[in-house]
Amino acid sequence: MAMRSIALVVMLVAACADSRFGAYLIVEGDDKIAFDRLEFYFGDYEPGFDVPTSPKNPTPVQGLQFLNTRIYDPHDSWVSSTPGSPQREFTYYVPTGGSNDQLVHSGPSYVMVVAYNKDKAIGIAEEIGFKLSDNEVDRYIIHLLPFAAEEVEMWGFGQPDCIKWTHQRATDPSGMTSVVAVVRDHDRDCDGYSDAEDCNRLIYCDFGTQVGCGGAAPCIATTPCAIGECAQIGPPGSGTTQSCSATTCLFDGACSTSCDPTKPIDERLQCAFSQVNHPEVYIPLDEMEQLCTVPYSFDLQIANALCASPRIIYPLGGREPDGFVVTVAPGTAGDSCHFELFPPMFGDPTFHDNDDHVLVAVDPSAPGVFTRTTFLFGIHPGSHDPNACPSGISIQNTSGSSAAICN
Ligand SMILES: [Ca+2]
Ligand SMILES: [Ca+2]
Repeated sequence: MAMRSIALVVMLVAACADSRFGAYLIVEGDDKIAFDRLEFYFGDYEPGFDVPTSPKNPTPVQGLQFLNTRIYDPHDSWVSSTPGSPQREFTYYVPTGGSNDQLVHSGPSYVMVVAYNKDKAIGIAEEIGFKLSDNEVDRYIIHLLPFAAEEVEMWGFGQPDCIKWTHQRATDPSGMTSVVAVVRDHDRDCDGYSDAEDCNRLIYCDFGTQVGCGGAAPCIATTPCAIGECAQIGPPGSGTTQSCSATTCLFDGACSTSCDPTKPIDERLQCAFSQVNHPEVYIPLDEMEQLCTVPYSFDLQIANALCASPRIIYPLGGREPDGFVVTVAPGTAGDSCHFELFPPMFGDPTFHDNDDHVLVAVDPSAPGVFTRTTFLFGIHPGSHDPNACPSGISIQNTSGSSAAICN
């Protein structure tokens, strides 16, 4: 409602537009594209590594990507009052205050626009980093590109209100594309399962085919405390539930009431890590505070178990919140695992102390109720002594009782 009324206001005050502060988004079809409808996808523009999968792109997105939360209004589409006469220009006025509170107060800095003619998508464009100032009039001319030539997907359970666009942007390295997605606030992969009830918040679940519906992200089962495999029970909508089948032992702290069980699993595990005594690994750095080698690798002894079929449980997907990626493989000694640490950017492997943790699961040394055992350690920046690089790794609190063994 709010956004449509704003579009009307623009036309009424066009003659005195300079007196109204805010952003004017001027969508141009130039001589190629005439449209009778526009859909605006406003968002916040932040780099991210978590553009979700979607029905036509079911594998995780690689490379440079940006995930926007759509600042959504059910009426944020503009429809021509004269559809028989499609037009080549439209000005969308975004004020800095007034009736459109939700959009304005969310501080949009990004918008993607899709142009239609007779319900066929014919153009797409975006404006990155536009400004919303209460003492300036800022105009942005947004040139539409032919839709058919672009790699775009619009999807969403119930209604296709999410969009991703793979495109070579001016800010991308030469010859490379990036992916920008604008998605729902509490349903990041737009599959109809809200984040709180979604086994994989960034993997689109098609309940009909069961593609993307289970197993990729772990869950926490509480009796006994264990990591498990999640499954969606029932189609999206009211009454949908999840199941969690325990597969891997977990230390009890992860299931204590002091770690909010309603939070996402990554937050629950982070809370649990602070409650359990575990080894701390200090990674040596060079004078630039960067990893001595890329990747940086080290072996670590696993308490009370062999490093058989190791698997990273946390960080989820192997990527720490700060972007560093951890991989694991069996070490040279049977009771040690081999870890490799990859920076988010190879050109800048600066390693900050972000309280990173690694939770590894290995096969147990003796058969138990569950098939896996876990081992936890922290990783931190260590010595800056150039002579210590790259071999000067140090491990403290090796006696930390972090290994969880199911009884
Ligand atoms: Ca979802
Ligand atoms: Ca999902």
